[in-house]
Amino acid sequence: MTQTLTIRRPDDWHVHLRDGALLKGVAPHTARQFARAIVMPNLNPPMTDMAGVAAYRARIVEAVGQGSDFAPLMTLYLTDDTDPDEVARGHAAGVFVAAKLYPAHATTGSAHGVTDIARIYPVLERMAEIGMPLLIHGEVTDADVDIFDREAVFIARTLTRLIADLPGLRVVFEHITTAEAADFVRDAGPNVAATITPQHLHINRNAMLVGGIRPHAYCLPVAKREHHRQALRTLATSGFDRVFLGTDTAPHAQHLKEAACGCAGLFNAPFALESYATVFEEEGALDRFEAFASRNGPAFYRLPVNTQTVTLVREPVTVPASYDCNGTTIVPFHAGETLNWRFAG
Ligand code: OTD
Ligand code: ZN
Ligand code: ZN
Repeated sequence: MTQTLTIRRPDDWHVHLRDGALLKGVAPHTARQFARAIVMPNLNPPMTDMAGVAAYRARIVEAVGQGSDFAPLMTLYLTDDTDPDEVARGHAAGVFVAAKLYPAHATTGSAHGVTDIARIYPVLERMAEIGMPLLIHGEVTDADVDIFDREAVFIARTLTRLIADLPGLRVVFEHITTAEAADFVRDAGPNVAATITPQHLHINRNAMLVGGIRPHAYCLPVAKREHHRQALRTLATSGFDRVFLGTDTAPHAQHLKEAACGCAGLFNAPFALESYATVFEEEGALDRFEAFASRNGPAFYRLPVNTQTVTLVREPVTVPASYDCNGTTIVPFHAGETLNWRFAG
């Protein structure tokens, strides 16, 4: 049996690094494992212009420290009022790698998101022209749609139409959680890709609801039934080239999750590669791990593959019960569990 796994250094195509003291506490965990990461713009207030995004990027570089060559890849938060010229200018200047579409009120920090996708067609048309990727949180927000159905309904009502209207737009369907999404991406053309988180490969909704309500398994989109998890594992480990690693690490203080109205989001950055590698091993697909973690993402984003490598060793590691992230206590994904792989750097 394989005892070590050396792959090109991976990138994380979906992270929430927060800001201020918490940024300093969490960003080094991502920078330790990944060369680059797509940084989500859902701060408060959201990152809606070039100056704000450039300043945030500088704070991230400072937070990871001088010893690190970690490169944050920044995103613009789309609103109903986003100016197509600002998007194109920021992309040309290298400030925004991509833009993020949050349907208004779909998840944490999405209150300023887009209320109707038709309103931003001029922006999306410009993005299609310049080849700038659109990153989508793919859930409808209608009160009458069950939370477990919101991704599938988004595909039927919004995404199918968007892609038919703008076939030249390059789209990443973020953190997919359903068999419907896996099928959609597999059947879509070369301009559509997806990210998958470690939690949606490891847990189904029972993890959140059986034996008591477990806030540390709660994120958005919420984990679904087992057959959806199986479909995601099949897609991720199949060798399909338009699916790649995106942890959606989304740290919240322990007391804000263990509350009557607990925040959505899992902190999975400290053991991200160990978590994914465990899945690939269970699926007998370790030979496909490098494509998912290190090659498919750069190919879609039209960036070079990283030149360095990282090594994972097949040894049990126990995930700590919590982390002190620069003064904030955070419970990580897999807290107290043992994973099969150790990140050796
Ligand atoms: N939490 N999901 C997402 C963001 C956060 O805390 C967050 O920022 C998302 O969908 O991007 C989530 O559970
Ligand atoms: Zn999202
Ligand atoms: Zn996210």
